Amino acid sequence: MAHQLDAPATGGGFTRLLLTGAAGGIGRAIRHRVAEFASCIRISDLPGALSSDASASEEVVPCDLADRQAVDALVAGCDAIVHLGGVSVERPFEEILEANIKGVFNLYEAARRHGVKRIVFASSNHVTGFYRQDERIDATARKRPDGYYGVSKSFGEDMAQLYFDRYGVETVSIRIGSVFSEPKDRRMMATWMSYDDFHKLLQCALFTPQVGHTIVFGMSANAYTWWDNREAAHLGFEPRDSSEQFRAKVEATPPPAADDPVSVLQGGAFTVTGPFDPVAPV
Ligand code: NAI
Ligand code: 15L
Repeated sequence: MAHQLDAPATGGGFTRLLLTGAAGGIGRAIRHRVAEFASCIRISDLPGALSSDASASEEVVPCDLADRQAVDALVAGCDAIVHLGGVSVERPFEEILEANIKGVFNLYEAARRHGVKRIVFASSNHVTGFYRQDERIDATARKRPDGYYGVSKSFGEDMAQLYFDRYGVETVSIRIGSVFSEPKDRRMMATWMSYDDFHKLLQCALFTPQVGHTIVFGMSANAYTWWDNREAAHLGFEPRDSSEQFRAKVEATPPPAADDPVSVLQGGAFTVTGPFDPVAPV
């Protein structure tokens, strides 16, 4: 596939880009940076989660992703979507079902109906969380989700593939490692991604022609990694930051036991979160 990234000038690119999950951690960090990707940014999150103050190029449209009609109206008029919205940690299945399973179905159906050209889906490293930290995988590796959350992200990737193969809606699924201001522990020394690198990857994901459905691991240029992005080379993404700048601070905290899942498995603590309370007998 040809690599040709058009760096958009301010207000360039798409006509109207939808940003879901805009009130979340990543959403708040990138909200104002995505303005350069489209003439208008439609900002969305759960009702009550967003303040109503919007810049001249923003529209604020609250929406519960589990509400099919509301999502259809949310997507109408948009030609690209950055989909960050949803439950972002391991939770009981019923919560994951609403936001992440029904929510992704609603989003892709609306995208098909309204002719959306490109979606960037915030997938997660927890799609492959049961690989060991001494294994190196690429996007062709068999999925090994580490919980209901990981399963929901795997479902989202499958919806992306289906909607490309059947309807031509293109998606870049970013299997995000850990996008925070800094790595919080030793595991994140391998998984960390800076907001700046995430923003650059978004640009590649939105503007590289002919991505079909591409899966890319979202990580900075860390000294040590478990993931190989050769399958996404056509995106031309070159991270610039590294977790090394935080090593002394991270290693000043007591290390976990060598056999603790956070030391052994790529998904870390997610691999042992749950089971949740069983349904009470009737
Ligand atoms: P976050 O939890 O801070 O933000 C998610 C947002 O989605 C929240 O503002 C929440 O209100 C919204 N949301 C939840 N349920 C919703 C629903 N039913 N309808 C509409 N909105 C709903 O998560 P964060 O860290 O900003 O992550 C953004 C996305 O990236 C998430 O999809 C997460 O799964 C994914 N991701 C994030 C990683 C990270 O390191 N921050 C790592 C891997 C994936
Ligand atoms: C995720 O998928 C979560 O959304 C985020 O909160 C982090 O825990 C991240 O993975 C991680 O694996 O560090």
